[in-house]
Amino acid sequence: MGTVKKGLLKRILCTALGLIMSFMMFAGCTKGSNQESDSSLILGFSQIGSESAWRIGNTKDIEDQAQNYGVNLMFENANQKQENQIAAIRRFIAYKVDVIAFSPIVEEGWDNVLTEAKDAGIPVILVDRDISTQKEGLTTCLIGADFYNEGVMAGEYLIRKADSLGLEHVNIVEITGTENSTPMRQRQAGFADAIANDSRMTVLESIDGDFLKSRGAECMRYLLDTYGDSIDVIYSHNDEMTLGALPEIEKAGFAPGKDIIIISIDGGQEAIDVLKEGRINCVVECTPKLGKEVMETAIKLKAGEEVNEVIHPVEQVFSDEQDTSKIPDRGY
Ligand code: GZL
Repeated sequence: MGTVKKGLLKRILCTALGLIMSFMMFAGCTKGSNQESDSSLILGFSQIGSESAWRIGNTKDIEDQAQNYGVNLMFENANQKQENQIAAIRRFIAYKVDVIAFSPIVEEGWDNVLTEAKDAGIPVILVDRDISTQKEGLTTCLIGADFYNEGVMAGEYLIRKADSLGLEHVNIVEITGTENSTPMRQRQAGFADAIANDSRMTVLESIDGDFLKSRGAECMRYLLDTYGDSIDVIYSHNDEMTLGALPEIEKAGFAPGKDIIIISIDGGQEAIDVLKEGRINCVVECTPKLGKEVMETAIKLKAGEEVNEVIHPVEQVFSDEQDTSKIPDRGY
């Protein structure tokens, strides 16, 4: 068989496989008991990737709640690439889904594809993260954490900790999440504002860890090489990067949680277990369990009902100020 024919056959087979997989994925979420169900609703969901325990927990909750509400879920994982999210949203538009939901990896660059969704009459729900746009009416609702408040809670904890230890100078290094993402921008702003009036506090450097464990380790190695034992506090925008940083701190001869105060965000089981060991001092909760609100909002949008513009889950702080042994299993 000629190369051309072989290539054509391969493309036909790949397309067929893709359609079968989409159907299986799509069909997989139409069974199961559900409340307020709408088994005719087709929801296209573009997920950022699988970069952290938080993200994996968020994906599982979206899938579980789609089944629970009888929503037909077309789920696509973008593997950390904005272009993959844009392509997925275009596929949802072509498929004429009822509602599109997505967690934008960064805030900019969505105007064109969301204008296409608007022109197609498909409402869009922002899940977890926000977008930055000058255009009106591209999205209907943001369901996700108040990241600014998470940063404030982290800063307020540090002030209390510095008071309890009688610290006169506090040198902080910050390992941030994905640059230009909503959680990175707002966690940084909330923390900075919370400590702004405390003259003891100095941020030596902020460095982008991209919410990844491997980058958290790399950042920590650089910060230790650069600042050594002048570091009093590490403020890390997610548990994944924190868990990557801890072994580097210990390799350098420091005891995390004792020689260096460790503040993290997300609240996944692995970080809470390390908090209980005393190697992390504070974990600000950021719940990944947004699926219930996503499904209820999608069902309302399809029915033409009004929806809240912003839905923030209630979140708490876990820290060495409390009896951490009583923190229940986190489920992600
Ligand atoms: C927060 C979410 C962040 C988590 C990280 O809602 O966007 O992305 O904090 C995840 O763990 O990568």
